[in-house]
Amino acid sequence: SGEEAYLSLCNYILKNGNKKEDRTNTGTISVFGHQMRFDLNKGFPLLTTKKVPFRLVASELLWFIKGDTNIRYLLENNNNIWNEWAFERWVKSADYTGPDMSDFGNRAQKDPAFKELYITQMEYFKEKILTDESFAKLYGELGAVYGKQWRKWETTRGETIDQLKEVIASIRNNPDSRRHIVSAWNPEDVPHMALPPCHTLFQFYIADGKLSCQLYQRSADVFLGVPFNIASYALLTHLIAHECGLEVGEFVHTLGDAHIYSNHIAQVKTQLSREVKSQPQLFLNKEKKSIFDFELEDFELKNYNPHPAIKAPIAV
Ligand code: DHF
Ligand code: TMP
Repeated sequence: SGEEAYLSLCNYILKNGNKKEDRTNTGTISVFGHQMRFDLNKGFPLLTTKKVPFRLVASELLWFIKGDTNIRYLLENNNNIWNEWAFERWVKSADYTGPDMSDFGNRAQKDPAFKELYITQMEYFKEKILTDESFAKLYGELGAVYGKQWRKWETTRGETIDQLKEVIASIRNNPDSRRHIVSAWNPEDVPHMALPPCHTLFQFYIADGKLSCQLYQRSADVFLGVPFNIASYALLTHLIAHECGLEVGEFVHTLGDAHIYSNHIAQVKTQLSREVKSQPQLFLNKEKKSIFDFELEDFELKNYNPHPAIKAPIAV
């Protein structure tokens, strides 16, 4: 299965990775340029050597598809994966009057007293996003991230481009085209994003009635981010194939800087010691035709019996 490709990337980085410093001051070992392939007909590529929360992957993808860039929707769906990047903007703003939260990611890992203070501030922040609409508008916003670029890319002519709708139309109308591309990398907007897009650009390909997708990911947190990214693009491929009346083909995952953070190495070794289990299967609600109508309840994952989750701190 494709999971072996993932595990062999982990092994390869542990053996051959270059030690490098990084933006977050965590430290990584990394390689540059790597490709994995997942045959979507063999099952749904949600890793089994640790539990990956499919509900969070799916609600994040629906958030992108809606064109939403505000974490309020994620919080309403009990999804906390983007909190730190919105929180960071708030505590750096002039409106913030609470205790000093500079470098909160690293300090929360080293200083238990600070960690408690941070948790209190984060709880307050989440509550305020959920209950105060004008606060949410200001500080729930991550900027011109994925949802914006996929659905409302702004042109210099003052128009907007719905890349997702256009790529679905081009898959339907001109399947042999070599231009089925969606780019989240908008150089003009990059300075205005909480985090410049990691999954940068994707392309579709149709052969024998099957839809394949390749993603170029410029930066890959192999332990925490990549398992989500694989599942997310596999799900997107299923959704678009469903809407276009195609079967699914392969998901091809191409990585730029593929890194393991220094504080994930023990977790990766635990994961590598586990045996791969059989892959789950994905079922979509057949009543829904357009990917823009799908909701969380329209996805069903069967036979997912993974090894337990493995906790790791995220680098902010
Ligand atoms: N920053 C970094 N350093 N790595 C990332 O992977 C990353 N991903 C982002 C935003 N910034 C990032 C968005 N995606 C988790 C997974 C994906 C993700 C953000 C966070 C994560 O923490 N996963 C945990 C479970 C989290 C939970 O249950 O709430 C995991 O163990 O998979
Ligand atoms: P960077 O902007 O300095 O590259 O940091 C981004 C970090 O987030 C990096 O570790 C890669 C990771 N990441 C993923 O692996 N997948 C994702 O989907 C996202 C949003 C981030």
